[in-house]
Amino acid sequence: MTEETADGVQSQIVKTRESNVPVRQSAPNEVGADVANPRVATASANANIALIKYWGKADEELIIPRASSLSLTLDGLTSRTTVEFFDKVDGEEDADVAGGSGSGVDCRESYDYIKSADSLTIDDVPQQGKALDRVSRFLDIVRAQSGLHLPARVVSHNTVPFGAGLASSASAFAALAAAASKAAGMDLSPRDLSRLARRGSGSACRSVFGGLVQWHAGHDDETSYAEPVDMGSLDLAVIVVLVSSDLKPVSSREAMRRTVATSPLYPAWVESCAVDLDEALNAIRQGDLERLGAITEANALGMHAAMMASRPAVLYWLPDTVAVLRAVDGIRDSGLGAWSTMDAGPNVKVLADARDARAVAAALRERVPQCEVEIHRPGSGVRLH
Ligand code: 2P0
Repeated sequence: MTEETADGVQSQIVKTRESNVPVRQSAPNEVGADVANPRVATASANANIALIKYWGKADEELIIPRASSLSLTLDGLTSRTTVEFFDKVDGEEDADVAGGSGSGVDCRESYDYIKSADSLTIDDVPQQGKALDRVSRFLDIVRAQSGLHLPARVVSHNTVPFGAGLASSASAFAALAAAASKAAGMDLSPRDLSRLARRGSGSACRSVFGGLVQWHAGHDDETSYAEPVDMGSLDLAVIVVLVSSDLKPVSSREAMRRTVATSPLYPAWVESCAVDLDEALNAIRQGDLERLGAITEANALGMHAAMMASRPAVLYWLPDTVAVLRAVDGIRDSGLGAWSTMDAGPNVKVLADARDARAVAAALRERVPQCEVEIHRPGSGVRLH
């Protein structure tokens, strides 16, 4: 895996600065906002893997989950995102369409203008349609909270080990929330940043923090947030086993809705999550990886059982998914600690002690040679550049 460089991002910032935004000289800034232009900021965030899963919303608009969840932020699966709010677009008059900053303009046309001027580039590819729309709606939340009613350019670069198969909205929206809020002049606490990231994608609230993280389900915007959990003596690794990088047949958002609405197993799974979370937190406190691994595996299988019982069924598994699950069983029987978990897709992630990670990866390569295998260690939380 190659570590991302900032070159593409930086060159775009310079270009947009030159064309649109007056450059102001000021003292070096240590907190991440662009020195010359306070409406630009860049942030990075890592993906996370849930040990106790988030699956199902109590509030679709605010993204309040039905149950609390627990995750491990991973290194090497990173989104690095630059957000620049700008005053005008090429060929336009000064875009004092703000409405929120005393211009007095607060009409539909203004908001349409702002939204239509938003742009999004992911890995050097300009985005339109659903992807841009989702980011634009997220930026609306930042605009509303900050009072900065300006359009934004968003440029994101992502490092993923195997093409598209593990792309995650968690790192994307955590980085976007940090960069956009900073660029808009907000100075959010980590907890409030996690609440904001949650509005983009639920799992993103957990990527605000490094290591083990708990997302408290809460019951409203204020009470639904993530916070770090002390790793204690645990030294963890996650081995990602790529079964397929094809686009999933049903989006996780739609699959969640369907499971909540139609699966007779869903209420039982939600109930089990509270018990699993308590036990997982106890296991972490006691440094008991075997216990944590067993709960992790059971919780993921319960989530998939609830999905499969949806009508129509949500079945992400492929034949190789089962082959990997069996391989992990076999590795455990051979005396190495290894426990499976899966998300909304066919790929399997294997929890292990960091000291066993190479041996587990080697055993997986031997038992399922058709699948790519990569070791990840705990990663850091969101950071501004
Ligand atoms: C998780 N997943 O806890 C669970 C387990 C997938 C399976 O969070 O609708 O992309 O944007 O809030 O965060 C995937 O869901 O969903 C997810 P939205 P998100 O990691």
